[in-house]
Amino acid sequence: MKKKNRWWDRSVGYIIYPSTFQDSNGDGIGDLKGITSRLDYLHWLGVDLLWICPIFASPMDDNGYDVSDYKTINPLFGSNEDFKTLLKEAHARGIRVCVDFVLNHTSDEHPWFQKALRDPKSEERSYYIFKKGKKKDGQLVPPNNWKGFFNTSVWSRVGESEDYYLHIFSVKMPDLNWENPKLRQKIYEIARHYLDLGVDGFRLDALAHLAKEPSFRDSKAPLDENGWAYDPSRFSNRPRLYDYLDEFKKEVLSKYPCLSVGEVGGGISPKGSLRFSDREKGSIDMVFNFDTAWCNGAFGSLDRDDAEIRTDVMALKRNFLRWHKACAKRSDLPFYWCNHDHPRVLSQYGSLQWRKESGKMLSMILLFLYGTPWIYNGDEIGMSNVDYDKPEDFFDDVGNKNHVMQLRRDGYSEERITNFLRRCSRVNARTPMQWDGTPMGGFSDKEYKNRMNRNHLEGVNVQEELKDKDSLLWFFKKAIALRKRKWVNDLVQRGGLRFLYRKNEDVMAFVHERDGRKLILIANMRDFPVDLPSFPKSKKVLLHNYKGTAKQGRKSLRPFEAYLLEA
Ligand code: TEU
Ligand code: CA
Repeated sequence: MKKKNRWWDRSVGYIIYPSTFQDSNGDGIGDLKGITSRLDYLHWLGVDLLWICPIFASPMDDNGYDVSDYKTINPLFGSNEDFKTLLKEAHARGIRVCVDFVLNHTSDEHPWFQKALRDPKSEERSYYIFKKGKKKDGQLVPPNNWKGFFNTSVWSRVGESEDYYLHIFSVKMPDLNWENPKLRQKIYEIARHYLDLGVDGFRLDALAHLAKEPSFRDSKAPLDENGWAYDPSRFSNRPRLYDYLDEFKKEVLSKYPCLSVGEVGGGISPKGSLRFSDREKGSIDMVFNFDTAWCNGAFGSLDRDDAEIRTDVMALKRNFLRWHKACAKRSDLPFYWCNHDHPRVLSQYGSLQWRKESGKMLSMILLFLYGTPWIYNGDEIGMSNVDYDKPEDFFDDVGNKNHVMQLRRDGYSEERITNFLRRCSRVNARTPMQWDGTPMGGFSDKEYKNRMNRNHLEGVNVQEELKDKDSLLWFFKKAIALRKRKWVNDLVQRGGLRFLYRKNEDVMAFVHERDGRKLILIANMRDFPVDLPSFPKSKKVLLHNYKGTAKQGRKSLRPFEAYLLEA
């Protein structure tokens, strides 16, 4: 097979959450025309690769990850014509576009599933996973004890019948039966449709879960009070998955110059990821892992107080290193701090008090580590977590909603639940993009269904930051331009990775070295000053997030102070 032209080697990616990016028609919902109207901004910023979260017809039970028609743009977001225009305009600016392809499940309102329900003998029935319930003490119970990602059994009963269908996410998202070759062909056909339309690639949603443990026997994992076992190993990264993907590559992906980025989630090891994305043997180009997104103890931190949440710099170093070690020579690797499933990175690893400094420091790590950087919309202006005051404010996410119901049953106080959501909910990343300081932040003329983050009134918005050359936004632009320079990119992508001050628990520092040239990054990840024993010699300071140096010299790093050096 022809060697792939890895055109994304020097790309800087940008993730767009369409419903809250830009509304163009005043209905309070972001849309495709809105995105198109902001392409000049993205071009100015310097990003050249988009991943747009799902934009296809959907009842929006999981905000578009429940697709009811793959070939029609969600009318909330516009029309198929609008999508063609978006593609054309993006390409005209040298920006490539990946769509979010949800192939593990559909919406229960998809015609396939509707037909499957209506007619148990239909071909469509075999596109999904239906099983007979079990009889227990004279009662019908689900086929097994598996629990899904959204806090329910993975099984829902079909009406009054004895049949259940499987869904590892919400009840409105039945899983597709990838074991069925006919179903696989249907999926390939959709993929071809978009590639023929000119789409540059896919972010492949929930890819880890396509194959299920074939016996569907009970899991032996501990049971919750409903008798359900949370055991993602039953439906994550199972051997059969790789066969499906090899076929997908053979029939579709290898025939187009496209980028495929899989989301393979929690639990994948760096070595395991090569089974997906090894340049020679893998079936897709890169896979997202979650290992660098939660290195502060916030994940599942319901019983922890705010004071216990602290960036674990050592864990970050370990994770960067092990992923680099496994992938550097063999696989491309995407790197992100935040996406629509995580709280804001500024709230995770940065600081609201040091918004500008910490935001700049985080941008430097993101842009100068091995891999393809993906910036989540709003991070370039320092957007942070919401300050909503009750659990209901987070119910826009069906996963959160189910979780809160459970926590209330478990007796958690409203205050603790709210605090937990403010720290961890993915709703934090889904508030409207802050374009200016008007009441709706320039996102829309109409009120958004949830309150915007009010800090858009205090200068955290694109318009204000554009006026200030020292802003986070201008810094991002400068850093992106630097990363895209050939010699810098060569060092980052092919220059190895060596950590400095390895045992230092506060400072992230690394070197890329190649042909006698070095790129050195030194970053204090704390909100207090940290002294280093020494400071590396360099030819030039390429980026620095403070003016001048500390009185005591460069060795004394101020809160979140960071340097990018050429040596
Ligand atoms: O997320 C999927 C996801 O997070 C799991 O696949 C993950 O592997 C698991 O939680 C184990 O850590 C994607 C989307 O990004 C998300 O927004 C959707 O809700 C979800 O798929 C369902 O489509
Ligand atoms: Ca709209």
